[in-house]
Amino acid sequence: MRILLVNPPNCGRSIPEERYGIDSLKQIFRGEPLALETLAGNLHGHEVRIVDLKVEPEALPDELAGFAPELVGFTAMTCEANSVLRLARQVKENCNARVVVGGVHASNDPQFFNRPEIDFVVVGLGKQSLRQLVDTLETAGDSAAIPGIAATAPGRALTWPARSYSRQDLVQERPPAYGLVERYRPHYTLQSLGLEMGFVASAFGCPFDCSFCCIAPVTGGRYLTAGIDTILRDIGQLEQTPVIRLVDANTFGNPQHARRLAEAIRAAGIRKHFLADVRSDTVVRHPELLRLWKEIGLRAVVIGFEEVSDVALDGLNKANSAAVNSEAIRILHQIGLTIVGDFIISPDYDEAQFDALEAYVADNPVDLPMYTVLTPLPGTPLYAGMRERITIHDLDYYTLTNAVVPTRLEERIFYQRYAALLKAGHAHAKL
Ligand code: B12
Ligand code: SF4
Repeated sequence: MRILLVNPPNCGRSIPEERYGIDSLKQIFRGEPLALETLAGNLHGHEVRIVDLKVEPEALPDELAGFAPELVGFTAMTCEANSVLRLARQVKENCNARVVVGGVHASNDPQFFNRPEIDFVVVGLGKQSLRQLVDTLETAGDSAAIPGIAATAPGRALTWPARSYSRQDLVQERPPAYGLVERYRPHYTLQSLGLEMGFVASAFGCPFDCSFCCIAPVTGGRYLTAGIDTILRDIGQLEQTPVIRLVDANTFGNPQHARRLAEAIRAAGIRKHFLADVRSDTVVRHPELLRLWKEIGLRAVVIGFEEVSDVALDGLNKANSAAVNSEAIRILHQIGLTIVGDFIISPDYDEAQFDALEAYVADNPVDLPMYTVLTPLPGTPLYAGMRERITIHDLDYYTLTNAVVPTRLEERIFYQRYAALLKAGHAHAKL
C-alpha cells in the first residue's frame, strides 16, 4: 500500500499579535516528526513517505499528485487539529486515499476528529494499531476489532476497543524510519548552537497526573520505558547528529532505568550532547543520577517548575513544592547543567502574581525560562474544571500562548506583562 504520513505545518493564532500588535510571543518550531518515523518503522513491506509541512508548507498537493497515496496519516497536537481537518479535505478532494489521524489531540479528544474528511482516529500509542489497520485495509477486513482504532461515524459517538498499553505497543524490534526525513535533516537544528538535533524516545507516558497535562491518554496513564538496547540502537542510527533530544515527557521517571541507560551510553562510547526532561523532585532525590548523566553528555534539562507557590502547584496537582523546585535549581547549577525552566502563567494572574513570578526567577535563576499560559486542553482534567469559563473554543488558539478564558487583568496588560517576562528570559538565555 502507498502510505503518506504528514507532519502539519507550523500553525496557531496569537491573540496578543492580532489584538495588540505584540508579535514577540509567536515562535516557529521545527524538529523531526518522530511519531511518523516511529509509525513508518513498523510499516515494512509498504511504500511509505513522510512529508514535513513545517519545513515545506506547500508540499502536500505535489505529494498527493506524484505519490497517489492510498492511505494518508496525520499527526496532530491540539493547535494543529483545525489545520489537519483542512488538509484532510484537500486529500479527499484530490485523491481516493483514506485518512487516519493520531497523536496527542486524537488521544485526548478523539471525538473532535469524528468528521466526514477523516476515516479513522487512533487513540494512544499508534505503532501497532496503524500496522493492524493497514493489514486490515489490505485484506478488506473489519477494523472494528483493532484496539485503539475508531472508525469515524459523524453524528454518532465514536467507539473503539480499548488498548491495554503494554511494552508490546512499542514494537521495539522495529526502529523508527529515520531515513525517511533525510532530506529535511539540515532543518532540524538546535538554533542556539546551530547544531543538527535528532530525536530519540526512551520512555512513554508519565507516572504523574498534573491537571493541565495531555500526556496520560497517549499511554492510558502508564509509564513505559524502552529497552536499553533499543535506545542505543536508535541513538546509533543518528550517527551524524551531534545533539540528541530525548523527547520523553519524563526521561527520569524510573531512576533505575535512567541509571542503566547512562551506564550503557558510557560503555558504548557514545559521545553526544543530550537534552532531556526531568522533574525537580527527581533532581533533589537523585542528584547523583544527574551527575552521572552530565558525565555522559547531558547538557541541558527541561523542567516544568510551573508555579511559584505551593498552593498554585497543588491546584495543578503537580505533587511537588516550591522549595523542591528551588533546591533542584541549586543542585543543577552546582552540577553545571543548563536549565530550561517551564513556568505556567494563569489567566487569573494579577499584578502581584506577575511580580512574584518575576521575583522568583530573579532569585532562582534558570538559564532559559519559558512561559506558557495555562490552557485547558480538551481531554485534560483542567478542561473539565474550566469548561464553563472558556470563551475561545477555536483550537487554533490552543498554542499555550493565549488565554482562552477571560484574564483577570485587563487583557492588554496581561499580554504586555507576559511579553516582558519572555523578553527578559531571552535576554539572559544561556542555552
Ligand atoms: C518533539 C515535540 C515537538 C517538536 C516536533 C513535533 C512535530 N511533529 O514536528 C516541535 C519542536 C516542532 C514541537 C512544536 C510544538 N509543540 Co511540541 N512536543 C514535542 C514533544 C516533546 C515530543 C513529541 C514526540 O515526538 N514524541 C515521541 C512520539 C513517538 O510520541 P507521540 O508523538 O506521542 O506519537 C505516538 C502516538 O501519539 C501516536 N501517534 C502520533 N501521531 C500519529 C499519527 C498517526 C497517523 C497514528 C496512527 C498515530 C500517531 O503513535 C505514536 C507512536 O506510538 C511533546 C511532549 C511529549 N513528550 O510528548 C511536545 C508536545 C506535543 N508539544 C506541545 C506543544 C504545545 C507544542 C507547540 C504548540 C509549542 C508550545 N507552545 O509549547 C509547538 C506547535 C508547533 C506548531 N504546529 O506550530 C504539547 C502539545 C499539547 C497539545 N495537546 O497540543 C506537548 C505535549 C508538550 C506539552 N507542553 O505538553 N513539539
Ligand atoms: S510530570 Fe510532566 S509529563 Fe508528567 S503529568 Fe506532570 S506535566 Fe505531564
